[in-house]
Amino acid sequence: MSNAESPLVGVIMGSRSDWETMQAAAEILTHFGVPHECQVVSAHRMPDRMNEYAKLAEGRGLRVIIAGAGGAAHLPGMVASQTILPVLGVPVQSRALSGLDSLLSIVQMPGGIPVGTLAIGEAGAKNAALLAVRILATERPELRKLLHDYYTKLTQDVLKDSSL
Ligand code: RP5
Repeated sequence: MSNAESPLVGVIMGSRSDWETMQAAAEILTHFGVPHECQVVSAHRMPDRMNEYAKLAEGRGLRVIIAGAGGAAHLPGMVASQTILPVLGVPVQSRALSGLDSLLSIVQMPGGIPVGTLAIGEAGAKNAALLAVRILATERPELRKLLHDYYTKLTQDVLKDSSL
């Protein structure tokens, strides 16, 4: 899969300032050759654009949405309320409360509107992308092979570096 194809994963975030965290998701998607797009879509500063993004996502061919936001992090939940695509929420580490506010804003969804909530910060962004790849891999054997290779290498790298 190349990035020239229409995107399967939408990586959206509440602010340009979230990119430092969210680029970890884009790097993983690039590693696996998953076509994706990255955009700022703010729930509070551009609500109309957020609504349009969520409503058109499925029809445009997206299969997973990764949404990162910090503070009063309403983006993942509001997007999830307007699409049937799986939405993975990444709590961005906020300055005031270190991301606990972001985490609680994203994780406590009412029953019926799921958001798969990841860890705060870069690890969450990375894992959101790996989860997106795993979701896509259920129907794409070539991605399953790449995932096996990825985890084989991960284990080998840790083993190589395990003597203290
Ligand atoms: C949220 O407010 C964004 O997701 C970001 O994490 C936070 C701060 O945004 P900026 O003031 O840096 O644009 O909406």
